[in-house]
Amino acid sequence: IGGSGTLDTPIVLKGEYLNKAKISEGGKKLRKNWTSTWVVLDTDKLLFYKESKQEALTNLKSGARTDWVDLHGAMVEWTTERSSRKNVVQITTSSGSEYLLQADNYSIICKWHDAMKRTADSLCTT
Ligand code: I3P
Repeated sequence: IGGSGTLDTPIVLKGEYLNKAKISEGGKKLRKNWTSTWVVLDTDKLLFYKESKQEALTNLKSGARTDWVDLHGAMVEWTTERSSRKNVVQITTSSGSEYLLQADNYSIICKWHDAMKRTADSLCTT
C-alpha cells in the first residue's frame, strides 16, 4: 500500500455497504442504532458516507461524509458479545470510541475484518 490520503482526498482501498452501529464515544455508551452505510477504507482511516455508492464516489471530496475513524492504535476484532447479530466486527479506537460493522455475508465482512486489521497493524511505523 503506497501513498497516503488526506481527509479531503481519500485514497480508496475498499468501499462497500455495511451495517454500522456506533456504540460508544470517548468511553461513553451510546444507544445502538444500526444503519446501512457506505464504508470506505483509506490508508489510515475508515470513512462513513450516508449516501448511495454513486453519490459517495462523486462526492468523496465534499461534505457527504458523516463520520470517520482514525485507525492509528485502533483494535479490530470479531465480537459475539456486543450484538445478537452474526458476522460482527468491533473497532475500538485509541480515543475509546467503539463501532460495530456487520454484513450478513460472511465472506464480505471477513475481507473487511482482514483489511482493517492489516491497515491498523501497518500504522505502527507511520
Ligand atoms: C436495540 C436494537 C438493536 C439491538 C440492541 C437493542 O434496541 O434492537 O438492534 O442490537 O441490542 O438495544 P432499540 O432499538 O430499542 O435501541 P443488535 O441488533 O446488535 O442485537 P443490545 O442493547 O443488546 O445491544
